[in-house]
Amino acid sequence: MSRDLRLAIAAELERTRARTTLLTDAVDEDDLIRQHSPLMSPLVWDLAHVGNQEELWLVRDVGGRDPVRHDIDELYDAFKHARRDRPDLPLLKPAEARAYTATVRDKVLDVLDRVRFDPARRLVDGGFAFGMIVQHEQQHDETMLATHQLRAGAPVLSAPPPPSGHEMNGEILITGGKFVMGTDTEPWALDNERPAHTVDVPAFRIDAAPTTNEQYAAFIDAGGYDDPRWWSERGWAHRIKAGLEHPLHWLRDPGGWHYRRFGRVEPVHPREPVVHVCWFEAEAYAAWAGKRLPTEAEWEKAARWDPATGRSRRYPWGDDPPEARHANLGQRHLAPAPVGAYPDGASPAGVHQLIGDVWEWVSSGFEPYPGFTAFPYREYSEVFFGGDYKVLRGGSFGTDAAACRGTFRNWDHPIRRQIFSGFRCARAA
Ligand code: AVJ
Ligand code: FE
Repeated sequence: MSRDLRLAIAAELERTRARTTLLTDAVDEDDLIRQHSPLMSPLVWDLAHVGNQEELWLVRDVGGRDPVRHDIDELYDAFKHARRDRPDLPLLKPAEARAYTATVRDKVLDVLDRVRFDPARRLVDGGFAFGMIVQHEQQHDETMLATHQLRAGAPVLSAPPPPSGHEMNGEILITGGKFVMGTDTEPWALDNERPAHTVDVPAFRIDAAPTTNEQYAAFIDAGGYDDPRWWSERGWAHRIKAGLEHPLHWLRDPGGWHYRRFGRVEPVHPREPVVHVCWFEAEAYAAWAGKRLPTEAEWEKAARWDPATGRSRRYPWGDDPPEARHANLGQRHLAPAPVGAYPDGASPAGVHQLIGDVWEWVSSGFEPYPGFTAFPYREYSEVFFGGDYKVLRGGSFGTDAAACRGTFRNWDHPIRRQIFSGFRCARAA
């Protein structure tokens, strides 16, 4: 049992490091240390930060071992330096960062060999700290993928195209009543997903699929960006100040909309979920369409609640971990899949693509669930509660399965759109 857990953790650590290596070996030294956008860290910062968090939690805390590099903790503390300032720090050079992360990993594999998964020690029970570190590295891998998308120059990443879609329209009625939101049983769920609690959600309708490029382009063509009627006061102020006219990375072309994707310019695919929109754009589109964004509880009920049993599932399709046929995750493709591409991943009620493709903005701010306790550190979630953050659900094509499940909560400022963010609409039943 414990041997299986050790092997499973080692495999996850290795699989995750392979992704980090792919993302950082794909570019030259200059591209690693350069800042591609003031919103992002230099890739070499993410690389060493991933190693430093692994050292702090697994080498020092879980393993009780001596520090590898105590002197660099401050440089790689995300709260000490804003992203825009990170390129000017005396960061480890790419070769040093690679050597550092490799040294830490060697020690971690040794700790993993010897650790007792003591149920009385919450940090290691069920391998939690290892799962947290796998998720942390995967989250930074997704951030690095977003940095790749912002990077100028010739393409360096490639992947097969996602599966094609099917006709997919309309709304699904989710009946009213109680369901269990959040979890006490997901072994690697982070503190903000806990505890499980019952929420009464009145009946509502939710779109069967995320909002597509074609639908979003209709909003643009209808003058949606020029009509304050559809925008909240804050949203309109931001739309004016930031000069928003279309999703990030879109290009207006006489031949129709195009977008730049990882260094390639392509015609906008009409049936793909729209991506790289901020919360204010999502809010405005929904108002124009006569709808609204779902609340976070509505989103999770649509994704997890099984009307036949009244149980909340781990994923829309059931309790089994994601396979390629269920959802577009893990950078397997470098784009969201057209709507209808994952019939095997639909919820019992028939809601598609809740997991993978694009993160979905919901109307709710990032708040603790009733009974929340910070674990294992306040800086993961607690310090963000009550701030200017909106929740995103479901993961994107750039989210790994290890960092995605029906209960997983992401959050960002409502103006952000360099992330792989889209949305779907809802309305009253
Ligand atoms: C949960 C994605 C908002 O990237 O800022 C990474 C995850 N926390 N390192 C982020 C995280 C610390 C976090 N998000
Ligand atoms: Fe981090």
